[in-house]
Amino acid sequence: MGEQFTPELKAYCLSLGADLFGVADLKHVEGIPTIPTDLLDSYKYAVIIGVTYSFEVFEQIVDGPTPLYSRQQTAANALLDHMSFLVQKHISAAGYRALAQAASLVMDKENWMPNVSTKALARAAGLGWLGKNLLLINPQYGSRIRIAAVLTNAPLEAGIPMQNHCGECTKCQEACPAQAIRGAYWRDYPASREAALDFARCLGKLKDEFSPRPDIGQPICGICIKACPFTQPKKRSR
Ligand code: B12
Ligand code: SF4
Ligand code: SF4
Repeated sequence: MGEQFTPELKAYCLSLGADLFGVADLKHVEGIPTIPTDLLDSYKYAVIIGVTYSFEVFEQIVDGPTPLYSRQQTAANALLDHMSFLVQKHISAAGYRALAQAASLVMDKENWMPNVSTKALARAAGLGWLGKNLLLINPQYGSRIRIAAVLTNAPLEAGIPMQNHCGECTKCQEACPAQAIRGAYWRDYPASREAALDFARCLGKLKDEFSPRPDIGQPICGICIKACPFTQPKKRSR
């Protein structure tokens, strides 16, 4: 059954505008913190959809986010929320449970925790690894992607989780304006957020310095995305 539904669902997601599609078996994220704590209990898989930014958006980022990047992040979030809502409807119409996860929703405002980390789900789906900057690094697009997820119990074929390919690279660590990236290595995922990042430094930069700037209005940055060699365009046709 999964052999039929997975390609059909993938074709549907791509037709909606997704650039990336993957399926995570939730057994690979057993024990991950969620809000509410039993969020994943009625589901077996997460369908991951991703949209890419063009590298040009990051060419303009030098020492902080641009108003254009902020606009495009808002557009990408709206697109992902729209698509994941339609995917939820599509799976429900086929008779299965489905629950879309928002592109950017902070549930615990003190600890900056979401319902579930979609990066962790996307890694489990095989769409990339968690890099030293704690972002999902896709082999083709680096981290110039945004992602959303739909939890489901539909019969699907899951991908294979990806391991870290950062190697000796430290480009994101060198570029970070807050000196927040510790440069630690892990094979699957770090033991904690703090093991990867000096979280207070990153958050302080984004929330207190970048967000109040004119036409930014949200805690964004883009510097550790741009610095990653995998984010660079692979080829230019013109
Ligand atoms: C809250 C939040 C923030 C907060 C906190 C960031 C953080 N790292 O926690 C702030 C405002 C600081 C922030 C900043 C940024 N964010 Co933000 N953010 C989120 C949000 C809503 C939740 C992130 C989260 O889960 N944090 C909790 C920590 C603990 O989880 P984590 O970072 O994934 O790391 C842990 C897990 O992955 C875990 N893990 C992984 N696998 C497994 C498996 C098991 C079994 C277990 C137990 C654990 C585990 O290991 C890690 C350490 O514990 C997500 C969207 C979402 N719903 O996921 C977007 C998201 C992560 N943000 C995103 C981006 C792009 C950014 C910024 C670059 C800003 C910008 N837009 O320019 C920076 C990068 C900062 C950084 N280096 O991490 C993108 C990342 C896309 C990508 N390619 O990875 C996301 C996914 C939004 C999206 N829709 O695409 N963000
Ligand atoms: S988002 Fe900015 S401040 Fe935070 S780790 Fe990346 S480069 Fe550093
Ligand atoms: S810049 Fe280098 S170290 Fe950082 S995430 Fe990319 S590959 Fe990994």
